[in-house]
Amino acid sequence: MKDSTPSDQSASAASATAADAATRPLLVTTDTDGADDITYDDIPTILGAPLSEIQEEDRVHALRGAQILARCLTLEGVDVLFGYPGGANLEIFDVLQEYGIRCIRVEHEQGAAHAAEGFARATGKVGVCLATSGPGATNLVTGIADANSDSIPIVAITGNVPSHLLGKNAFQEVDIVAITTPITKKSFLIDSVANIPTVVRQAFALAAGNRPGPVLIDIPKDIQQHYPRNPEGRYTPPRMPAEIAPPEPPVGPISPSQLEVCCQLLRTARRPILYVGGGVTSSDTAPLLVQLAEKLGCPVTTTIMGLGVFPPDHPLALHALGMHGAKYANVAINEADLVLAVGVRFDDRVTGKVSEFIKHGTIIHIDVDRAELNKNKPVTLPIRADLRQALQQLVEAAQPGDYTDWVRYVTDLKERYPFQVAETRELTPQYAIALLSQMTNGDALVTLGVGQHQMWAMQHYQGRRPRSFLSSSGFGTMGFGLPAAIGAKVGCPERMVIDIDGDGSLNMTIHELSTCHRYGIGVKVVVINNQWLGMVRQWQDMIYKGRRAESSLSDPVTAVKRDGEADIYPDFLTIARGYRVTAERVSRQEDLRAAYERMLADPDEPYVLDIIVRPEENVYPMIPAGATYQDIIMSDDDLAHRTHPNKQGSNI
Ligand SMILES: Cc1ncc(C[n+]2csc(CCOP(=O)(O)OP(=O)(O)O)c2C)c(N)n1
Ligand SMILES: [Mg+2]
Repeated sequence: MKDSTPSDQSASAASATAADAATRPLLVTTDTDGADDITYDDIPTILGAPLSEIQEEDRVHALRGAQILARCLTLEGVDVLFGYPGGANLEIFDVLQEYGIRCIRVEHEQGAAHAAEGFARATGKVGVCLATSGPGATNLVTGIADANSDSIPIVAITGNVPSHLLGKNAFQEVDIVAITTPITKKSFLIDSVANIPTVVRQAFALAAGNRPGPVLIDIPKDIQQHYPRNPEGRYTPPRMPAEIAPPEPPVGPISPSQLEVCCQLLRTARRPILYVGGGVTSSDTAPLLVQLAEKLGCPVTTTIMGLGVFPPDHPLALHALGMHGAKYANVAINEADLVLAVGVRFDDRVTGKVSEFIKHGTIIHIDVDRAELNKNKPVTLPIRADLRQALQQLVEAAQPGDYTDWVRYVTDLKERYPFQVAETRELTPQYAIALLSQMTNGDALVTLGVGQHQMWAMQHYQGRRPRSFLSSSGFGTMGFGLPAAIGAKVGCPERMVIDIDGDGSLNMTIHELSTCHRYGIGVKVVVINNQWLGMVRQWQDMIYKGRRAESSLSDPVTAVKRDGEADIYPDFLTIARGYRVTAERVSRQEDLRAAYERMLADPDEPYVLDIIVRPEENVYPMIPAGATYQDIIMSDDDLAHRTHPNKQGSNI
């Protein structure tokens, strides 16, 4: 097995096989009744050989690499994966059914990676995707990077060209290990059939361990085809599952001395706040968090990755903070005298200008990953700990101080600055999402595209369950919503799964409607259709004096006419019909409730509801990139009184 030393691995693999080939005697293969399908001039190694090189009496029960891989996957509990076939992974596709592994064949490998993420985000299990070499492998890259940004456990499996062609610019060859090394916890190239079980065990342990994340396994085709054997030609199966040393040392509880300081800070604080994120989601510790908040009587704000871990209607809930978060959350965290940050990473979308963020408060930061501590924001008390143990310790040991005035103050802020839904008879995006939230009782499993609709959903969908607001948060990947919803529905078939998408975002992966139809995956796609790359249009209006370069999605020939449905572009109804998915369009507020009822009637029917919303709505509140909570903009009127909110800009 080789791991991800980026620069030289395929080259060294290639030169090793070339050298082996030169010194090895030519093998005369025997007829094996067609059981041996190897079609190229293969070079057997001592640890892997074609069936013809295995002693005859062993052939009946011998397993080849692809079968060993499939068996190892089942031993990891994998019974479904998301994939797309091609020359370099056909061996694997060929055996999946034999091992009881269901493959959901998507329409583009990016969809396979996002579906694996959706599955993992929704269930907490490791999601698996499978692609062929070259373009198949590179099509996974966006999804792998997305999983890396949000610490999502997936294992991406790629086939590659036969070992002896590695590094030779062979057809559909790419060094996917080198490409993905910076965006995975680890990328493995398997260089021997005997190593498959060890690599698979390590990959799954790493993906799910401590701070979760993506892992890639690249398997050359000959290794999928070969049978492990000893020098005498006897079939020698590797031990399955492999026994491995834990790839990462487990992280323990808070040390007694740090716990003591922590408790003292909480006891003496007057204005504390809990700032919690994806770490609480991925460690499945929401109940402990609620217990801690209630024991202390301490308000809680979450990141987008943390949505759902604290009930939105709880008196201590301050909802989400950050660029488009609640004003009360942003004010509260900046006016707090003690911030207990748990499983968060002080992302720039949360902090704004980081030197001004929590300028006066003391910060305790608890995270499983040491690399996060003091990374973006220097803190008073950095604690590396396993969150389950840490929260348990705090629930037992922490005692509140006197927070009465503070809780009264933030409750008042909450009442004064709620998220706004305009009172109008027009169909606004905020209204559409708030109504969906109400009609599903905040109980749906929601996935998102990226843009304004994502932020409105964050504000107005009152989700009350963890692992139920699946957002490409760190990477901001348009096109995430539909394939992630597919993965989530496969993982949680009993849930109502709704992709709240943008018209631009949906365009990027709409072909996955075919996957919904083909496998009967009942996801609902709610398109918040504003005919714009809305978030881009908003930034252009704010920062580029309204020069809306290339952000319109409407038909350039007919242009948007607000009243004429015929001018909506593209026609998602026709596209959905092409994929044989039921679709409906609604453009009047008074028709929306009944349309939702029809959509929600059968939780297992794939459905597209195209909602034509007021097109030029802006997302507020907004703290411009690199600004502080004091620069928060609450409305268009508010904006009109500013000079330039942000000259620098940053990514959207
Ligand atoms: C793959 C990708 N390309 C570009 C962007 C930059 N971007 C962020 S939001 C956005 C507009 C999204 O439009 P739409 O999906 O219609 O959502 P809306 O903002 O209109 O709700 C763009 C282009 C991105 N986040 N991801
Ligand atoms: Mg849009």
